[in-house]
Amino acid sequence: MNELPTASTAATSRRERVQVAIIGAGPAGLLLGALLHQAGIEALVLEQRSADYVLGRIRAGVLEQGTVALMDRLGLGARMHAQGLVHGGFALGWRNRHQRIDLEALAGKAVMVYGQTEVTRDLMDARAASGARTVYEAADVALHDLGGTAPWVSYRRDGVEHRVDCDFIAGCDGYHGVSRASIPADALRCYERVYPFGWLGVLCDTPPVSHELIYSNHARGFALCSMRSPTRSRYYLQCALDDKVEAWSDAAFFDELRRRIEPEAAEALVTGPSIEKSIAPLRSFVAEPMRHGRLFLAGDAAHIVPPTGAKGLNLAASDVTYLGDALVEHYRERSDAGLDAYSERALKRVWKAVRFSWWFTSLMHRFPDDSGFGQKIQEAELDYLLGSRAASAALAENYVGLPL
Ligand code: RFL
Ligand code: PHB
Repeated sequence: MNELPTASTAATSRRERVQVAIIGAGPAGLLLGALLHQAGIEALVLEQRSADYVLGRIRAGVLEQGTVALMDRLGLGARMHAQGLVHGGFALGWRNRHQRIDLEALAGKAVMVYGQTEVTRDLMDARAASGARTVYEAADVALHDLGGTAPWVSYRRDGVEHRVDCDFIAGCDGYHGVSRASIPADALRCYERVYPFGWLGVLCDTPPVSHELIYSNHARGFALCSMRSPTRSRYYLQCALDDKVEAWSDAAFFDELRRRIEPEAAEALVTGPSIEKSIAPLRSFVAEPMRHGRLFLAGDAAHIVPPTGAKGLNLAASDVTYLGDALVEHYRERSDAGLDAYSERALKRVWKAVRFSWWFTSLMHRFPDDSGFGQKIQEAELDYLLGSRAASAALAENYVGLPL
């Protein structure tokens, strides 16, 4: 535990030292924590929210094989393999017809449908069982002396001020976190695209409309039929940015979903009361470099992709694989080659996923300000994609995940 109360202020301030301070207990922070723990490197995870809040966020649903392999490497794959659903393809809907993209035939790989909530739960449980520490509800987390050799982190909990001295800080605190914001503006270059629509998502305890995912391009807007299990469905509709969740009753949501998928699927759709309903804006964002001195950014803290390509969680997993391996190399081999190469290596993979997610988003949504040209290009592209094995293979190869 290493908590060292200072003599004069024992009741209100505490100081400790760890090798790596990890900010954020989302998938990036917890996966990195698990990798470091496995290598015997002491890390402390600081999370501003409660564990229940983190587990209550409904987000990603599709894992690439690299992410599955990372869970296996950590010895945490048992529940995922028992309960996750292996999908060898998905349906692409256009002009009221669904055409299957056969991932296994086109790219030689499948994906795993296993919710981010479940990945997070497995990581949290393993962390608690191993005795590795996570501080939930850490308030006012602040990063200090990033440019020197002795960075430190401060936070407050239950009225006590804490100081954590460390060798490195991993900024895994998502898009709105403190880590990226702690880097001077002139040391970062940010690239961004904001899309003129959002996704309205509904979770409900009904059997999924189809045994595979359906991505549907429709004149009324994009729709996605996904799932969490054989009895829990996740559906999304493209919506306007100023739409309000309260304005969408469950009945209105499902009526609209039925309109945007092929008639046979619409007929088969089983509806039920929503257990979660939310609107997410869509953006592409990359901050470069992913390192500032002793601070390393990973996951959504450094980049955001629109969810169309199902890449966000998978990028968090590939970032921390690179970062975890680099930190292990630092401590075991006294080499900083991996740390020095981290940003460039991670960004190479990030930009390919940013490109794919942008492309798939552009292909599948209605753009409100389009003069007609964009629509024609979209139709030509869909026609080409669905008729060409080479084009379908490029989609499949990116969807299952490019190699690390
Ligand atoms: P997270 O999950 O946002 O975790 C960051 C954590 O940091 C905490 N935090 C702080 N802690 C301490 N101090 C501070 N100052 C802090 N500020 C923030 C937060 O509370 C949080 O716990 O980032 P991470 O770990 O990088 O993980 C990224 C993924 O969560 C994200 O990319 C995916 O959810 C994106 N995503 C999808 N990704 C996929 O790979 N496949 C999918 O199918 C998929 N579907 C989705 C998605 C995201 C969606 N939304 C809601 C944006 C579907 C949707 C609708
Ligand atoms: C989901 O199930 O939440 C999901 C699946 C695929 C996506 C995005 C979200 O592309």
